[in-house]
Amino acid sequence: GFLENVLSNEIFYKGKATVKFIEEHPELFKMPRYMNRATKLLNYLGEVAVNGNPSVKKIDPSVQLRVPKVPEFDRLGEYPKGTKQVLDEKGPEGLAKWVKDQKQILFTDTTWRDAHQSLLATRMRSLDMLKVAPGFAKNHPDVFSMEMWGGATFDVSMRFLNENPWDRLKKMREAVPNILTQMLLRGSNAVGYKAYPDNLIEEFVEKAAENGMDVFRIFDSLNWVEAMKVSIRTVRERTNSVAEACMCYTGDVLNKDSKYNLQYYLDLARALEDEGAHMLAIKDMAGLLKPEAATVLVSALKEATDLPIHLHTHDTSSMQATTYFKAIEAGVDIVDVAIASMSGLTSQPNFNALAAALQGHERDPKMNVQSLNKYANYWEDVREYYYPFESGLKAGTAEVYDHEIPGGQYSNLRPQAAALGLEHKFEEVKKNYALVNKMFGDIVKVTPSSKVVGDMAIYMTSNNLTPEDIFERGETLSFPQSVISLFKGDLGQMPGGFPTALSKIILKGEEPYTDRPNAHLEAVDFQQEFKTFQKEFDEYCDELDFLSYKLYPKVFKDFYNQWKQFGAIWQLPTKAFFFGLKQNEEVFVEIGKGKHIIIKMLYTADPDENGMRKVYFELNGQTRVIDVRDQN
Ligand code: 3PY
Ligand code: ZN
Repeated sequence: GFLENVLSNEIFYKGKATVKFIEEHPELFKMPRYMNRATKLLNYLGEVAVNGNPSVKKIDPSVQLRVPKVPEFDRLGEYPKGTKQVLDEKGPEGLAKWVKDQKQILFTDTTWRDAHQSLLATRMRSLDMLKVAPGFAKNHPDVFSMEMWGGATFDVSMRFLNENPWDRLKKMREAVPNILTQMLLRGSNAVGYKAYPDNLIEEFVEKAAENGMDVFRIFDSLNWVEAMKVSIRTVRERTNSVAEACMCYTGDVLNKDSKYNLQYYLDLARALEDEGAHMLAIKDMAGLLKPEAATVLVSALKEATDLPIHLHTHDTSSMQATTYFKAIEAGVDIVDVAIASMSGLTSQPNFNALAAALQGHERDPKMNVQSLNKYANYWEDVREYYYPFESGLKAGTAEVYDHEIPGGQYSNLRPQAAALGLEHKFEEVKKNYALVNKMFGDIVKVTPSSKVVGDMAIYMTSNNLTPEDIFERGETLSFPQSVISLFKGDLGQMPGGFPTALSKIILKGEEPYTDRPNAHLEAVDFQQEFKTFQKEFDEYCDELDFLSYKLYPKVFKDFYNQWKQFGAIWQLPTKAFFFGLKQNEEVFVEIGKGKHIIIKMLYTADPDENGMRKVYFELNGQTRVIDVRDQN
């Protein structure tokens, strides 16, 4: 009836209702315009009962799922002050100075973004983060920042988790008002895989800051400063947040024959400082920075710039804690770590172990390791629920120094190769990856350039092509679209330019451009296009939804349609979301502050002659039946 209509109205449940809400919405008295949201969740659970969650390829009934225990914390007490208050009081320059004045090493906790992007295909759900985030923020206010947004999380949350990425940002900010939030921004590619118009980047940065983003870690996948300018400038001029500019680390800085030598990084650092970066990050996305190299690079950077230095790495080799020790001794200001049970291998080094190992060191962070260990236990139990997305890597590898595959890509490449029937040729894929790097003129490999190198390596493997084949009969080959696009200049320019001979072969006579790809894109007409957007979707879609749509039109559209059909799926506990409910299993769903429903699965009937199946549930004790088409 009426109450149900109110509660399920989009404006109301997006929290945007004003006192005039009912007056302005006479349709609430009509029956039934909007489907009840509990019914939508039943639609989802019915769908999963019959057809499964499409991203869970295999269920392993032997996996024991424990209930994750949130470590104790003072629920009613205030949040202790942290770095967010330093930013609020001193501004981004003041914060940078504050960082440099700290003697102890500072930590960024990547558990909330890169760790699960690199270990679990970016599948961590907001619900599992939000349960533990307030306690973590109260018990660990001395953490420098929590990386919890950007990178691949933006599209994956819509694509595979049925979650609005903006909601994650807003809710995490609310849960963590005292620690800096941090995101990964791919410069002119924003949180996507291609260049976007400058004014879309500007609007995205501004809205991200407005909705809770404090530290923008900005990189370009070819280390091309031109492509980072708009993002850096926008953070500086239109927000009170921090612009942290990255140098993506490639090769070996100690190799004097490499174009990525010490001079290269010092010049790059100065260029980024000149562009107005507040902080500088060494983004070692593949985990190639060896201990001695860290000493040399960090010491030289401390001399060359006034900016605080933030070091990011992946532990693919299993050596990176040693690198951190060397970097800490050379004066690095902040390092990226992940909570123990979400660390190691393609993820970041182990937060707990590093904090413990530094006890008594002159830069001892004085972390409460006992407490960190409790959080590791929480995440260990949570991680079990995500077993379908584990990559199966078992140990570190020194091969990473040869192939230079970024952590996030490495754990993905095997499944990607397997999906093309190339699992038995994975060794060759890795070898080809290294060969393609050479052919492309020693290119920086990080999203999205790394994807292009991966596409080419897979293309060569599946067609049994050698570099000689490419050079000899390249005219007759049709290369992957991403490769053509890279050489055309769609991802920008690379230091020293693309190799000319290969470029001719790949572009087959087409002229590449030499300026910014964004310069070829038409600006977004926000006024006009937003109106059209609301017409296509509905008037309750806001400017944040519009940004999601402009970045990922198709993904947003699918996400929106799923939301219409299934409602607020992100409210379902993770087990029910991925695996559905077993017969007679009950689930407790919080659908609003202090408001719960109880859903019990009764049984699924056999399909009728049209392939439809009835799924019986109990919703708060009342029987409900959902019709689902059996896709099997
Ligand atoms: C991303 O762009 O998502 C990355 O994590 C690159 O390292
Ligand atoms: Zn990373």
